[in-house]
Amino acid sequence: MGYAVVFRTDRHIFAHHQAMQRLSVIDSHTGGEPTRIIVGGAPDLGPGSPTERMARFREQFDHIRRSVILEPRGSDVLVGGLLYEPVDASCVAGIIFFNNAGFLQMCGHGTIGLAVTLAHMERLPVGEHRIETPVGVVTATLLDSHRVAVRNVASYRYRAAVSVDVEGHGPVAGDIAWGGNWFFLVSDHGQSLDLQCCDELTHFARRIATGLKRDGITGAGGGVIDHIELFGPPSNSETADSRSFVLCPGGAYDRSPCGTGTSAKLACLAADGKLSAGETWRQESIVGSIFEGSFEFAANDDLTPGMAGEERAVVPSIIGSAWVTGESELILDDSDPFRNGIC
Ligand code: PYC
Repeated sequence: MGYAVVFRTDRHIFAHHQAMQRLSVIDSHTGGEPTRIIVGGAPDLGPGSPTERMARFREQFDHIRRSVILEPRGSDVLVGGLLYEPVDASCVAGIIFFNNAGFLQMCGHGTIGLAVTLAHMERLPVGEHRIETPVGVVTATLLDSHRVAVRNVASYRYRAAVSVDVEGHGPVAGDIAWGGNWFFLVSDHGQSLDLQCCDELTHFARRIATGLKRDGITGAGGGVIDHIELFGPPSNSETADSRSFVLCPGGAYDRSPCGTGTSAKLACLAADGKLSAGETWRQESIVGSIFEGSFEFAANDDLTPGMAGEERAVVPSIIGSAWVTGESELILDDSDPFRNGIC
């Protein structure tokens, strides 16, 4: 009798294990903003360009994105990254970033987190490395085990001083700029950029996003503006030039100064003649972390097809630091009602 119970239990455990998928992940944070890189057990996205692979990820493996990023394994704040064998042989890795709302075209804090993660795994030496993303190749220079300089894709201001009516507030003017994602950058907003005010800031920035959508205001080619940036004075003008609050597409705010957002800011500063090529801009986040940014004017080779003829495009470089916070194995059990996250 006792034997039978043990036998049945063992069989049950065995059958149970058959229905489990395991994903190895390494977590890090860049200026407070978390990144989770899948380093083992990820699906093979198959052949094709980085954009085709991202489309395949979205169409066939979205459950993996949801399992990794959504509760109960993840959170709205987390950005995930799936590594793939790069198409461009000059690159050390291909990466597709994703979050609670879907996919990010590029992610600056995530690229810094990726470089530090690969260094932690002893797969990336100090020095310059090319990394493939769906919007182009970026360069990550590992300066030491925590500090990374990212040379981003070409960035530019698409439209200046665009007015949008914000419910309960009135008109707000902002610039639309590309920094690897589409941003709406607002300096005159009347909000206090204080960490204690994050709920109000989130609510305000969401209403800007709603207004943009309602009025059909987009980036070039109808690109959805899914990041909102509010700028204000730094907490200490000795250590930073500006402080920002960045609302991400899934409704969470970026704890870091946002790499693609800082790139968009650099493009606007360049367009306004407020920053010269090679000059440093220190962007402080709402939690007080800092990215150092600078730009060079883009050469024709740096421009992607949608940017042809864009004379004021810049190539931004962002320096930031990341720390590995954990190594773990996620278990996706078929019998778990929340195997694919709480949607
Ligand atoms: O650092 O580029 C960035 C980023 C985008 C969304 C969250 N962080």
